[in-house]
Amino acid sequence: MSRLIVISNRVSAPDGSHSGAQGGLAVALASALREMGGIWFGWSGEQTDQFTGQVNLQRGDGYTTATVDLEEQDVDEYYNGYANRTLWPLFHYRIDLAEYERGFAGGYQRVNERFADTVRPLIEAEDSVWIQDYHMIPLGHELRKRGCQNRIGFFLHTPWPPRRLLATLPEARELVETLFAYDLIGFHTAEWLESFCDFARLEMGADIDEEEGVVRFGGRSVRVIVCPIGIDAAEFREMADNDAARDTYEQMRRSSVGRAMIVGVDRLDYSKGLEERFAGYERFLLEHPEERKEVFLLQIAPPSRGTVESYQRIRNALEGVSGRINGAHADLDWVPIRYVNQGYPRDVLAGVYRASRIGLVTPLRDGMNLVAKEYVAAQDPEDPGVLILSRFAGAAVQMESALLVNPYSAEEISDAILRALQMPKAERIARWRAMAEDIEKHDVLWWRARFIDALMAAPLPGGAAHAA
Ligand code: GDG
Repeated sequence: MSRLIVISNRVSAPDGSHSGAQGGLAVALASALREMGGIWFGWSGEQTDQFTGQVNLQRGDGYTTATVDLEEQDVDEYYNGYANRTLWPLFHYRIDLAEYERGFAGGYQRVNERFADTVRPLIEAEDSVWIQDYHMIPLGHELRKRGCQNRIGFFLHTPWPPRRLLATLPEARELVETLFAYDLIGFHTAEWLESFCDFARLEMGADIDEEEGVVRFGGRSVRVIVCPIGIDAAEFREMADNDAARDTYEQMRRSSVGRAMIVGVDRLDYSKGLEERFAGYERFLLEHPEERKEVFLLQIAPPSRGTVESYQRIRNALEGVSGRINGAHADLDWVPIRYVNQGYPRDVLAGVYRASRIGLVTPLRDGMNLVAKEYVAAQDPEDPGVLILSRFAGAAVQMESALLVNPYSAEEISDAILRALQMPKAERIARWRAMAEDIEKHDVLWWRARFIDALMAAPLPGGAAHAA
């Protein structure tokens, strides 16, 4: 029986003591690990003077976590550098923010080698390995160099950028070549998968077998699949009904004093389109003065990656814009934007979603976007709110019954807010049902089963027989 080795930048321990990976993703990976048995490996989040490769093993409920500390230079170059200042902006189409530094690329490579050295002895012959996200693209290749012949899959949680954008990355080709060490690569949407295939074909001369979903290059072939992540719908529905959620719901209803609440919940990240969202909301206030005091926007935006300058800039910019909008439009008894820079427990968020007439989810680019799905899952089926969703979120493919908008267009955001406020209940219910059904069906357990089934079906590297 094959064990599972999950590898991601941060790890979620069975007892919850590592807070790095949270929410639905952690739940899905943890449940896969419990079923199959295995190890979850990643960075501890801690810094050490000198890298030793010493692994901190913690055995818990059904699986083991293995974490390793990194040096300060590793954290600067690999995590704050290449992951968050190079790949994240580039993969979100923001080459204006992407920083191309050889030091970052070198640090990224070094840390991936260090991860490979550290995790390799933990992998047994029959194990299957599942690597998560853009922090660890070359890790599969590094494991192969260290003799690992196991099945290795990779899942990308972000978009894959169009090939012309990716071509601006100095080491793009080398990086993409390392992906051919995997047996399976998963993307959230067909668009991201096609962009990957475009790069492989047009920039590298790879051969694409569309029927089989296989990309061949340099004597290796890798299967590519579309595998959209979902939420733990059952857990979220239950949570939306627990005491904390109900208390929050009541509190929000009281503090709304009959006004319709519009809610946004996002990590404070430039990819989430918050400035553009505020501009769209202000446009609505200006175009519809009669509706103005009937609504307010609650934007919850817990800060993230605060040591990176572009994140400090977006934080300052948003403080400026929200302050300006409130200054220009607020009245004695009404403030148009409640802008909150802290995180809340998930059940509190569920109560907030449920109390909101509109969920405003307008990323400029997003691999998937789980907030859109959580908003829908938390609604009252008898009287659901309306989701306004960016066309450029991966989630838009599955959520066509949302009001889809171009997040760069203040006019479209403004029009959608008006339409949502005026939407008859029957239409709200019909739209909500279509989305809720899909969220139930394609939940996070479906996601991980789809990926793991495809990984198990992949021929073993070197052509050996299927041994799952
Ligand atoms: C990446 C991709 C893809 C937010 N505020 C609080 C809080 N959250 C939770 C949300 C949601 C999660 O964080 C955010 O997930 P998203 O999917 O919206 O966005 P990213 O963090 O950018 O995630 C994304 C995802 O990976 C999975 O593949 O969908 O495209 O960028 O669950 O609820 N949670 C708590 N307090 C908060 O204040 N507890």
